[in-house]
Amino acid sequence: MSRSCHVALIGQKFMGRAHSNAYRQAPVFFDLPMRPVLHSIAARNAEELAAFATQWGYPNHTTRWRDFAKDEAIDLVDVATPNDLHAEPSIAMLEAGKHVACEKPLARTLDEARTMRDAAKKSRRRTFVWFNYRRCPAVAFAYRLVREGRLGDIRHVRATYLQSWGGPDTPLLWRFKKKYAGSGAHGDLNAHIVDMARFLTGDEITEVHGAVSRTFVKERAIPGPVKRGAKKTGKSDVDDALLFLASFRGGAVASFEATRVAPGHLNANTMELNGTKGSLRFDFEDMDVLQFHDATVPDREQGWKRIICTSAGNHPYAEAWWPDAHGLGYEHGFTNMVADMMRVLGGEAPEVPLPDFADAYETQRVLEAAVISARERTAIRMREVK
Ligand code: NAI
Ligand code: SOE
Repeated sequence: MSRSCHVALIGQKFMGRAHSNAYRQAPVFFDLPMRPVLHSIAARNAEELAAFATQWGYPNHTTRWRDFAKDEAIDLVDVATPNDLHAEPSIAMLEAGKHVACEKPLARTLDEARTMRDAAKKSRRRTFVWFNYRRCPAVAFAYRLVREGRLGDIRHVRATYLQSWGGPDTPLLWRFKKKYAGSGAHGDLNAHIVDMARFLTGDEITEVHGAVSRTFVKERAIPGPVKRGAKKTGKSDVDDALLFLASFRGGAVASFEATRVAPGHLNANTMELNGTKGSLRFDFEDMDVLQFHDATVPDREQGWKRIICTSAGNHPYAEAWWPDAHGLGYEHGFTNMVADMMRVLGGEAPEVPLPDFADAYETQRVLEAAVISARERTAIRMREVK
């Protein structure tokens, strides 16, 4: 019989819902050594909390997330709040002896990320970071193909994360304020693709050669009702787009592009790996598909194959879900991640490696190097970014 892991979640909006769903689904679909049990939900909006707790099945709710530290029944605290509220609860809960799962980007700044990494190390508790795209079927399959040597030596990584929702009509949400978000499209979107590039290649970036950052929309409407006489707009002080070039230790060159102002691109999280023996292409907008070009077959048979990753033969979570040939969606990446977290907490290996705070700190170093590179208009060696 599996043991229970009592989960307390901070944040009840977008990610609060995605994570709650994942904790509910994982033990139903997967056979796990540890069973997540929803214990408590914390968020700011007291009026919405009770209804949320009832709807999702949390027996307890509170506006005081700090109380979780004192509750001995809680095993894992999940931090699904804006980026300014990642470090403080993560560190407090690690110090209280809880395991912690934190949303990405790990932190607003590298300094903050370092304190989180160090607290995790000191606590000897488990930490997890919600880089959920690692667990999309096609990405998990790409990971396998790279490990099997099907690409040979990787020479070129092309990663983009393009979205379109950040035009001038979008109000001044927390995502557009540096004090809450740390950065704009960069921390929000490049964080995912830097993680995915490091994860898929198994390699580390050694240098950022150059970066360019732009804020196109500098003033945005203040959301919600504005008091009479008060300012109706405020300053956006984060990037709307940030692009950079980099090199990996193994010799591959790489490009990363993040933007929120690319009309027509809704959630275009794409990754292309080109190696000496073949190439792979992934696009989240067609998330169950992996494109593979095998350069070792005779010339006359060469071409891109469109592999629909819906079978146990090509992705490791398939058997838990539907019969072969039935696809997965956005929410499954989170549920697959909870399944792997519970495996790790139950003493088993995850299907696909999980990022912890130390791993996410390495991603944050790359993000920091790109910020410095854009600001100073110069190349930055990773060994200079500690
Ligand atoms: P959101 O704005 O939809 O929700 C934020 C939640 O945090 C709200 O429930 C709010 O009440 C709560 N909150 C804020 N301050 C609080 C406080 N002081 N005490 C208690 N609760 C507080 O934000 P969203 O989109 O859910 O983003 C949260 C985090 O998840 C961010 O770090 C974001 O980068 C990340 N994210 C990750 C995604 C992924 O693909 N892994 C997707 C979307 C967001
Ligand atoms: C908004 O840009 C957002 O929700 C990000 O915060 C997520 O991390 C990304 O996965 C989807 O888009």
